[in-house]
Amino acid sequence: MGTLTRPAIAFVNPSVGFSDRRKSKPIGLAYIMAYLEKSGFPSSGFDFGDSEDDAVELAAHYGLDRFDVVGFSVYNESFRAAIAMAEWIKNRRPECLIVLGGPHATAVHEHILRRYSCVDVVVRREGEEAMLDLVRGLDVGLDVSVGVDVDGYGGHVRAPLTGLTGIKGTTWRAPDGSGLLVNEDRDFVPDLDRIPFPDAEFTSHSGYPDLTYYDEVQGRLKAALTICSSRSCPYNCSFCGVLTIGRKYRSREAERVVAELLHFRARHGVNYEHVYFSDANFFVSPTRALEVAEALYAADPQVTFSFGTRVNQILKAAEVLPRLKECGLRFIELGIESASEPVLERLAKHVKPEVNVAAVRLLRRLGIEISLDFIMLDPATTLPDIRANLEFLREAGFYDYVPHDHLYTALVLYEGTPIRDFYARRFGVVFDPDDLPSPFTLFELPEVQRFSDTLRAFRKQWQDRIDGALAQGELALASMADGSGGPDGWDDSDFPRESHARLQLDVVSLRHAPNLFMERLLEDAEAGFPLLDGAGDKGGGDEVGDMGGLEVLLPRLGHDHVQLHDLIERTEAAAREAGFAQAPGADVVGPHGRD
Ligand code: B12
Ligand code: SF4
Repeated sequence: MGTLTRPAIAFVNPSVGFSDRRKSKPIGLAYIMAYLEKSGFPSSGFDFGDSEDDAVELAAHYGLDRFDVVGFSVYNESFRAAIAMAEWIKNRRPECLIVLGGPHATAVHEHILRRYSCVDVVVRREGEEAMLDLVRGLDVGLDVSVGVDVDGYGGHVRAPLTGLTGIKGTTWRAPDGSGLLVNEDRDFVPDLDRIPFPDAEFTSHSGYPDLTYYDEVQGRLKAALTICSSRSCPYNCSFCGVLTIGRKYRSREAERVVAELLHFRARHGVNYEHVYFSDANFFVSPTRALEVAEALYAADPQVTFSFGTRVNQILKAAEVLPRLKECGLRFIELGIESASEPVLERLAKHVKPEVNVAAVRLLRRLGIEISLDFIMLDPATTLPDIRANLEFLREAGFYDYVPHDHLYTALVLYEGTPIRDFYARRFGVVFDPDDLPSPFTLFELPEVQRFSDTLRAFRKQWQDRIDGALAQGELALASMADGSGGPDGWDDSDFPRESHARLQLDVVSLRHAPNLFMERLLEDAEAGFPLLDGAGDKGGGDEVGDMGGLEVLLPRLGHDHVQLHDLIERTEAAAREAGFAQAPGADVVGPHGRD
C-alpha cells in the first residue's frame, strides 16, 4: 500500500494556436472535475483554449509541474500544444502522471503512446469514471505496473482494480516494454442525470467574457448559459468529430436540465435567461425536446433557448415546432452542410438537397431563425457543387444572412472520422496522425483551388471592413427604430430621411456583397478565369491577393452601383453622422453575433 495523501490533480484545455472568441468553459473537463470532486478528489482547471501564448511559457507561468496528475483535453488542433506542455512537465517532474483524453486522443490513442514518451496513459471516450479509477488508484499507492493488490483499501473502490494499467477504457505502454496495453472499452455513462452538473472553475489568463444572447423578440440582451442536455447522436455523418467519443445517444430528464439552469443562476448570481444547448443533436427525440422546453417555460417563461439538429428531423417532427416556439425556441443551428447531392453523399448526410430546402422553408414559415452549418468546399468539390451551393443560398433566402462565415468554410478532416480515411484512400496518402491538413490545400481540381485562393484573398482583404461597417450601420438603424434616434424619434435635420433610406439600402448591399463576389468569381472560374487572368495576375494564383486581381471581380453594389470600398466608407460616414462614430466591432452581440 502506498501513502494516503490525495494526489494533486490538474486538468488543462490547451490552446488551438489562435485566439477564438470564447463561448463556453471546457464542458467535458468541467464534467470530469465535478465528478472527481464529488468523490473527494478536488482538482485545478486551466483553460488556455483561446490563448495565442507559447504552450511551454503558459505551463511554466501557471506552474503545471507542481501536480501529481495532469490531464489534457485534446482536439486535433490543440494536440501539439498539449504535447509541448506534457514534455515540459515530464522533464521537470518525471513522476507526474500525464493523461490525455478527448476526441483526438481517443482516435489515435495507440499512436500517441508509441510516439510520445511524455504521455503515460490515454483515456478513451468519456472520462469521468476512468479518471476517477485512476486517481483512486494513485491515492492508494498503485503504480504503473500490472496487478498491484488493492485489498484493504477503505471502501473507496467501486470495482476491483487490477492496478492502474488495468483500468477499463485506458491505453498504456506495457511496463515490461512488451508493447501497448489496450484495455477493454468502458461502458458509456449510463445515466447522465446521476453525474453532477459540470460545475468547475478554470484559471484562464483571458477570463470569460459574459455569454449573451440578443433576443430580438423581447428586444433585449440576455445573459446566456451553455447546457449539454444529451450526449452523442444516432446518425453517422462521415465528417462528425462527436462520434469519435462514441455513437451512443443518451439524454437527460427535463427537470435536471431546469435544475442545472437554476443551480448556475444561484452559483454565479446571474439571471441566465437564454440557454444555448451544446448537444450534438438536441432534437433526436422530439418528445423529450418538448418536455425540456415546457419545463424551462414552466420554471421561467422569460427563458429562451436554441439548439442544433439536422434537417430531416425538422421535417419528421414538424408538429412539435410551434409549441417549442411558444416555449421560447429562438433559433436552430441547422446542419445543412451542402446543397450538392454528391457532396451530401460523401458527407453521409443521407438527405437530398430538396430536404434542406423544405426544412428551411418550414422554419421560415414558423418564424424560427436559422443558424447555418455549412461546408462550402471539400477536397473533391467541383464548380457545379459550388454553383449548387450558391443557388441554394440565393433561393433559400440566405443572401441577407450574416455572419458570412458559411461562405468560407472548408471541410476539416479530423482524425477518427470516416471521411479522413476516404480521402487518404482517394489520394493514396497516409496522413500523419498528428497533423490536421489545411482544408484549403487539398482540392483535387486546380480551378477549385484557384477559386478558393481568390475567395480567401477577398475575405482577408474585405471581410473585416464589411463586418465593421455593417455593425455600425445596423446599430445606427436599430437605435433609430427603437426611438432613441433616427427619423421616428429624431429631428430630420439630425439625420435626414433620405440618408436613413440610403443607409438601409446600403446595409442590405453590404450583407449581399460577399455573396455577389462569390457569384462573379464562380462565373469567372466557369469561363476559365478570363477576368482574373486579364487583370494582371499571370495565372499563378499566388498574386490573387493584390488589388488588381480582386478589384476586377468586385461587383458594383447596391441601387446606385457603387464600388465596395465606397459603399463601406459611405456606410461608416452615415453611421458617424447618426452618432455612431465608434466601430463596435466584435464586441457587439446581436442576433447574429452569437457563435
Ligand atoms: C461547446 C463546444 C465548444 C465550446 C467549448 C469547448 C470545450 N472544450 O468544451 C467552444 C466554443 C469553446 C469550442 C471550441 C472548439 N471546438 Co468545440 N465543441 C463544442 C461542442 C458543440 C459541445 C461540447 C460538449 O458539450 N461536450 C460534452 C462533453 C460531456 O463531451 P466532451 O467534450 O467530448 O468530453 C468528454 C470526453 O471527450 C472526455 N474528455 C474530454 N477531455 C478529456 C480530458 C481528459 C484528461 C480525459 C480523461 C477525458 C476527456 O471526457 C469528457 C466527459 O465525458 C462539441 C460537439 C459536441 N456536441 O460534443 C464541439 C467539438 C468538441 N468541438 C470541436 C472543435 C474542433 C473545436 C475547436 C478546435 C474549433 C476551432 N477550430 O477553434 C475549438 C477548441 C477550443 C478549445 N481547445 O477549447 C470538435 C472536436 C473534433 C475533434 N475530433 O477534434 C467537436 C466534436 C465538434 C466537431 N467539429 O465535430 N467547442
Ligand atoms: S447529425 Fe450532427 S451530431 Fe449527428 S452524426 Fe451528423 S453531424 Fe454528427
